[in-house]
Amino acid sequence: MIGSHRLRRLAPFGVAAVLALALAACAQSYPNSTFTPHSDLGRSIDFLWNRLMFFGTIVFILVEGALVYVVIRYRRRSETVMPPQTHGNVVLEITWTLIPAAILAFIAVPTVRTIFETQAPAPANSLVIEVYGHQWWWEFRYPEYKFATANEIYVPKGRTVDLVLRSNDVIHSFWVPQLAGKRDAIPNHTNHIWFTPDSNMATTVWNGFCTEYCGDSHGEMHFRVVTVNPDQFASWVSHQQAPGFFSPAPAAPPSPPAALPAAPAALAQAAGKAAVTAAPATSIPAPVVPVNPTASPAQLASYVLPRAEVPEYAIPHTPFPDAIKFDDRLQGDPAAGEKLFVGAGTCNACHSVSGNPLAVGTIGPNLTHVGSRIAIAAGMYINDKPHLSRWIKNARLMKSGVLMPTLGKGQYDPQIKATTPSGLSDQQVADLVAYIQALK
Ligand code: HEC
Ligand SMILES: [Cu+2]
Repeated sequence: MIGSHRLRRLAPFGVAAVLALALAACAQSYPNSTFTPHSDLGRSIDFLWNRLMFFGTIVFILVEGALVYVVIRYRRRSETVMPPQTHGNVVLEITWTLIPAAILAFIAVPTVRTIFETQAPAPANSLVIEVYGHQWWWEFRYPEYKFATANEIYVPKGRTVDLVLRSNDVIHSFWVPQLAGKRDAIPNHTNHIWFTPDSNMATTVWNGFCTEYCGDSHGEMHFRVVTVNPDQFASWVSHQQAPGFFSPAPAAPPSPPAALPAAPAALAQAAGKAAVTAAPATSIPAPVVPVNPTASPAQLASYVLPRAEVPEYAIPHTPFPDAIKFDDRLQGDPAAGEKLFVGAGTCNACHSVSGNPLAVGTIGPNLTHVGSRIAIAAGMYINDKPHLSRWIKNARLMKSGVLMPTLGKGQYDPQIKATTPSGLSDQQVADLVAYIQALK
C-alpha cells in the first residue's frame, strides 16, 4: 500500500498547515482588516460575507466528503477486476442540478438585499464629501462647508457620510477597510458610497487605499479618515475654512473675501501659469474655496487630532531616498518661503492656499492646512521637516511618476532623465518647508 505510506509522510505537513491557519485566526484584529467593521455599511457587507462563508463551508464539507467517500468506496480494489462502470443516472443528475439551483436561490436573497441597500441613495441630511482620485493622491471637497483638502478627511461619528466619487484621470477605487468600500472612482462618471461611522467608538484614524491599479505609484495612494465627535468635527471644519498662513507683512494685502471666487483664473494667468492650470480635466470645476470671513485666531487653534493620538498603524515609515542630500539643520523663514511659493510659478502653479489670491493651482493637493496633516505624498511619508525638504527638492525621486517636478538645483529628475541646472537652493527649500509647516 504505497498510497498510505505517502499519506503518512504528508500528515505532519497537513497538521502544521492546520495549526498555522488556526493560529492566524487568533491574532489580534488588524487595523487594515475588513473583518471588524465600524459602520453600518461595513457591517451589512460583513454579515453577508459571514452568511455566505457559513453556507459555503457546509456545501464544501458535504461535497468534498461525498467525493472522498466515493473515491475510497469505489476505488479499484485489485489489478485484475474492473470496478462496476456506470453511465448516466437521471435521478442523480436532476438532483445535483436542483440542489445547487436551490442553494443559489437561497443565497441570492441576502445578496440582492445587500446590493440594493448599498446602492440606495444616501439619506437627505448626509454629509456630502466629493472625492476626486488623482494619480496618485486624493482630493476631498466639503461642498456644505466650502473648503477643500487632500489625503486626509475628518468625519463625525454617527452622521451618514455620502462620498461622491469621481476621477480626474484614470480609474481609481476608494476603500477604507474598516469603514466602507470598495467603490470605483471613474472618469466622467459619478459613483456614490455612503455609510455611518459608529457613534460609540473612540476618536481615531482609519487607513484608506486606492484599490484599482492606476499606474506607477498606485501602491502609494493612501488616505486617512479620522472619525471624531460632532463637536470636534465642527471645530475642525471651522479650522479648515480659515485661510492659510500669511506672513506678518504681506507684500500685497489679500483682497476682500467677496472678490476671491472670481479671481483664480485671471490671477493664474497673470502669474504666467495659464498653460499649466488649464491642463487638468476641464470637465471638473476648480474647487471654490472662499475665505471664511468669520474665522478668528481662536478658530485657527481648533481641533486637529494630536500627533500623540495617531495610532501607530496610521503613521507612515517609508524612509526617504539617501540620494537626496539635505542639511536638516538649515533654518527656514516662513515669510521668505511664502514669497517663493507664489513667486515665478514655483508652487502656486499647482497648489492652492486658501486666502492667498496668488495660490490657486488645482493640479496638486490643496495645501491650505497641510501643516496639520499626518502624512504627505498621499500617506507615503510622515509630515516632518526631513521628508518635506527632500520632497520639495526632488519629489520625483521620492515618489515614482509624480507630476510635481524635481525642483532642487542640481537634482536628477528621473522622469526627464536629466539634471536640473537651475532650481531651488537648500536655503530656499528650508524657507519653503518653514512656510509649509506654518500652514497649520
Ligand atoms: C506641476 C505641478 C506642481 C508643482 C509646480 C508643485 N507641485 Fe507640489 N505636488 C504636486 C502634485 C501632483 C502632488 C501630489 C503628489 C502625490 O502625492 O502623488 C504634490 C504634492 C505636494 C506636497 C504634499 C502634499 C500632500 O498633502 O501630500 C507638498 C507639501 C508640495 N507638493 C509642495 C510643493 C511646493 C513647496 C512646491 C514649489 C516649490 C510645489 N509643491 C510645486 C504638483 C506640483
Ligand atoms: Cu490606484
